[in-house]
Amino acid sequence: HWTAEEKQLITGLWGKVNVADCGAEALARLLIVYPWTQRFFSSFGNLSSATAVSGNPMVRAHGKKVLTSFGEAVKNLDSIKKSFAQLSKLHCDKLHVDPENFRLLGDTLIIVLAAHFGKDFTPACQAAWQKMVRVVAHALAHEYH
Ligand code: ZNH
Repeated sequence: HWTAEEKQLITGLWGKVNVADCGAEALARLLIVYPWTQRFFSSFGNLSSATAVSGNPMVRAHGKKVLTSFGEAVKNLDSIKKSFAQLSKLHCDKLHVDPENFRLLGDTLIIVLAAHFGKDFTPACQAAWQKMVRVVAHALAHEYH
């Protein structure tokens, strides 16, 4: 369900993404802008202010882990549901993460990409990425019951 142009826009931008930095920043923004999402990360230590969240090494490490995992979807655009089936079960059964949070993280990731790439994040590129984060959120919610 991807056009050749969409695939190009997604993989082309991904090749330039700094996964550690953007992952850390996207997760930090999630925790700052939607503070109720902090409840999943009570073991991560100090999240008491935007500065604390942004400088928290556990937030950084987990943001990198999440965006690295997101990269698996970029590499498998035609089988995202399948490659995220296990991860979806984990988030449902063990982590109890409400799928709405996947959508929120998708939104903060778009903002981070826009901030990093400026003019190169064209409207066409944004549209393709908007679809990408929606498909990923959908795949991660797919095994919920
Ligand atoms: Zn998640 C974990 C991915 C989103 C929460 N995650 C995780 C991991 C991974 C992921 C890979 C690891 C696993 C293992 O270890 O096995 N995520 C992911 C992705 C996404 C996500 C791809 C999208 C895109 N998550 C999310 C959200 C949230 C979460 C939104 C909330 C808010 N996760 C989580 C948690 C965990 C995880 C809590 C666990 C952590 C620890 O370390 O403990």
